[in-house]
Amino acid sequence: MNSPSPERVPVVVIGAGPAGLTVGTLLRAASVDCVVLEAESRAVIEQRPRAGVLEDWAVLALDRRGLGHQLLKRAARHTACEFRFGGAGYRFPYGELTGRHHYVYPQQSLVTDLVREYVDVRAGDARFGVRDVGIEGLASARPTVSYTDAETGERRLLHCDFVVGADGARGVSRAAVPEGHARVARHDYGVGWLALLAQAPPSSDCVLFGVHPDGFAGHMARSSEVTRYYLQCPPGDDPDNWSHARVWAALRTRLAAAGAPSLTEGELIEKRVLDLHDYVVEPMSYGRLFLAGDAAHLIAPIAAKGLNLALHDAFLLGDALVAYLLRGDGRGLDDYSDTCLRRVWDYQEFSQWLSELYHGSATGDPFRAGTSFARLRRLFTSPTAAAAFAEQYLGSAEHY
Ligand code: RFL
Repeated sequence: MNSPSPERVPVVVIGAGPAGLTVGTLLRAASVDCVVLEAESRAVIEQRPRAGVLEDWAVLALDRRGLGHQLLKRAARHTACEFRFGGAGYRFPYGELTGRHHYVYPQQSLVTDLVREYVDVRAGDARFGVRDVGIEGLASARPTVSYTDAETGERRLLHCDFVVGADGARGVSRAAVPEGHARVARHDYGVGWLALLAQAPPSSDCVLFGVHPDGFAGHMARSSEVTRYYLQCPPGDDPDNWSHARVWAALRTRLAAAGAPSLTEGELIEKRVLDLHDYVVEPMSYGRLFLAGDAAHLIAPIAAKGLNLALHDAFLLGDALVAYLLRGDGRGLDDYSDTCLRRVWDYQEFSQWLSELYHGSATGDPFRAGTSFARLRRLFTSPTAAAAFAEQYLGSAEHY
């Protein structure tokens, strides 16, 4: 192995997901240099399907920073969702209640837009396919990040002022925080979801949540040709247990509603089991390392919040780094973790609340079934409960 050839850059960002790319783009927009290190190739991250539901505060914030142009042109706007239970559909018009809406835009399209902006428009330095990223000296004012270059196999060394750990749930940056300097709070739902992508147009103009004694089912448009479906299953279940026929039969049963058009079937192009769990790292920083997005907090896809939280962190962190590096103003960095965590915990609580509504009736426990249906009915009988739900679903509270 060759010896490291050191370089110097103010900020190293680990991970080119929505969080890392947004931070990188905000830095470049302020003419702050940074290097983004990504384990995968550009082609892989631009095609990796994941989330697709964006809250409108996040889209407005992207747009204010010049990052929302394509999204605003191409994303569908959703103003309602529908709960299906007891063989009937109940539409919940959250747009009418709040004046806000969701944008549906596949995460890979957002990542494609952000990479283009960072690399092609703002000439940002992104290094793809890196291996064995190592982080040292975080407690000093001059940390280093090392990695193996994809093409040459050479070990490279970057000296920097700050490290942004935006390498998702399975990255290395969270583990760089020494024992005793952060608390990791975890929650396991004890529930699995079979996450499916169907090569099929959406079967409704809105998100559908099926609450059924057999288990939860979800329908979420991704584009005019692709739809995401979820089916509750035992945690650790094998996706091979779910044949095409079994998947579509379960979806038809759990999403049944009198008078609703039948589901449009299509080839299942993704099929994997998620064991629903959450974690939160507190604080989200250590020395010169700042964690952002899934590296700092994982939230099960129950309430479609993960991508939104990743963007929230990235806006705050990008702005805070610029303020410090250009003006010596450290207030944003000092407040970063506390400010992010207020929204993170609020969304985690909503996710837990919604989980009981989705899954309670399938536990076999008549008491939990009774209370979860009461929770569901309340959304349609109490305007106060409906308004509170709409605000949480859209992440539109004025303060967190
Ligand atoms: P990402 O997107 O995981 O990006 C991290 C990047 O870091 C790279 N990486 C490394 N790079 C260098 N060195 C290493 N050692 C590295 N290790 C990893 C990875 O290759 C990757 O490119 O994290 P980020 O930026 O924090 O963004 C978070 C979101 O991706 C995530 O919260 C959402 O996708 C979660 N999520 C959803 N969120 C929503 O808001 N709405 C949804 O509808 C929604 N649906 C979902 C989801 C996540 C899913 N998966 C992944 C379980 C549906 C699914 C199936």
